Amino acid sequence: MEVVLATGNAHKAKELEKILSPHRVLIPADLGIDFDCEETGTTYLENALLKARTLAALTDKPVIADDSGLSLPALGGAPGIYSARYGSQEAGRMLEAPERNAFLLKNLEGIDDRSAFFVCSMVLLISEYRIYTVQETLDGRITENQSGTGGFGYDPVFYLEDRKMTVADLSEEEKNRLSHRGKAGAKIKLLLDSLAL
Ligand code: ITT
Repeated sequence: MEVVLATGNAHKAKELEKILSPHRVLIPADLGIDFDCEETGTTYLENALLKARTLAALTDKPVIADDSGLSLPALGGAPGIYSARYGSQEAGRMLEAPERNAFLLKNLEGIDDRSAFFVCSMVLLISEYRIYTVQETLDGRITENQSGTGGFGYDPVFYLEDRKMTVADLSEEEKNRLSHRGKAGAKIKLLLDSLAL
């Protein structure tokens, strides 16, 4: 099947293309669609639905949306649904990922509990009343220093105890097998497989 991903994040699109293969993942720009969605929801699921519905109003193709982020119990769940914007208020501009990671490491100075988890809420919208949702997580802890060049976002500071490396140190295949997005996408892929029959 061919689906359109409601995102402006090229890294997500690249990951999802592999996760959902052989289904084809288009981005709005491929269809000449200028996609923009204000994320006003209070949960990952609300924001994913908002993105999916906003794009569905602009295309007849099946739509997928992903709302994801990083949560730390020691920070009361922050940055959570505000993960993409974390630190931008303090800086007066959107931060690049390495700057955002540095901001997080600074905020954790002196805090012992560095446990963290990623969340990915994924929505497959076939039509207005045919909607499937999946939400998955990945547990880990925040490192002292950034490490690795793979993945995107918080991957260089997200350490996996059992793999003894950060998510940014994993291969693409490993990240997709273990990650919040990989696990959510694998279930959405099963749905696409069955719908394509
Ligand atoms: P779209 O809304 O356009 O899809 P976005 O980057 O704004 O793109 P989100 O609102 O879902 O996406 O914010 C997710 C942020 O959480 C993202 O920018 C990263 O900083 C972080 N994030 C999500 N998944 C991640 C992953 O697999 N690895 C590292 N960081 C991740």
